[in-house]
Amino acid sequence: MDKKFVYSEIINKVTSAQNIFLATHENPDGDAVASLCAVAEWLTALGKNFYLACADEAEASFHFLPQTAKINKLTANLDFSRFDLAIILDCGSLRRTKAEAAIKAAPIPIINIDHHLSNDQFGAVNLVDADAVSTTQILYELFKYGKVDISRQLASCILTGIITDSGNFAYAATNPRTFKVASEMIMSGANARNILMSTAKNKNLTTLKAWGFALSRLRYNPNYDIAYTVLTQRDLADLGIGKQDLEGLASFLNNLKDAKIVLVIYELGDGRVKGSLRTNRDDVDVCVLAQSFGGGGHKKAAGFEVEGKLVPAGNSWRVE
Ligand SMILES: [Mn+2]
Repeated sequence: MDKKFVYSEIINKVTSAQNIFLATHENPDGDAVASLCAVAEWLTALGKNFYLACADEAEASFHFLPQTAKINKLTANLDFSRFDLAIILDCGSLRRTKAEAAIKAAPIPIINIDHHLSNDQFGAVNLVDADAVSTTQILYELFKYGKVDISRQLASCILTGIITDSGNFAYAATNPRTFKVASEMIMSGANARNILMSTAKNKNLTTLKAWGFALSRLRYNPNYDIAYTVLTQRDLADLGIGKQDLEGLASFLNNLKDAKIVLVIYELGDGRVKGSLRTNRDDVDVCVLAQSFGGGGHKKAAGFEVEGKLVPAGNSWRVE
């Protein structure tokens, strides 16, 4: 793929559009929210009308990012006739927007900007780079090509995606380029320490107690060299937490060196069970594993959702 060709195609489509629909995946993480906000900053500078959408609200910890107040709840009955272009960010598949059918039915071109290995190239234009540590890093390259002025706010969005999706510069995808872009963003006014305080060092007591409970339940399966823990809806209710409190738990468990793979499984409360997979090993690709359950993600971090509930089975659990 000639990236420059794709960059100019995106810039041409954005330049000639007037009302742009932007969306990211459900349960948006730092990179998802930051990507949405980064493109919103760009479109604001260009004087375009835009509509930011996500199936779930952005957590309060991301409210320091510009434009978050403009994020709308994405519903399947949204009227797409007013839009002339769609930009979907940080989504490996349109399914992850939770409004796949509505977006597909809209007679407008879709620009797909993403870094998931499992991306299924759903766009009319696809800017997909699985080697990029975050979607915001891909946006940075696009903005550089388009000579977009990197304001302090825009730099803050780009750095937030990099910091959160690289696990604070710890994951395997982190490379010299990651540090170079991060350094440039700091030079442009982004505050790395504030971003870390808002996105990582932001856990409350209830959350950490719940993590403690999950840790006490940690099991190891030597057949698969996998360490895992589970939380039922009942556990979540007893602990007084929601699914947003489990954000980061799988990555935290991945501090473990005694297993090839870590897995956190919990009930979503709507008849589905969610699994988050992590690995530090170069010879393991958890994306493949997640895909075998209908999910996706990255080589070192992936997830899936399946129908069912968690049922105790001996010293373990199974999904029924
Ligand atoms: Mn991402």
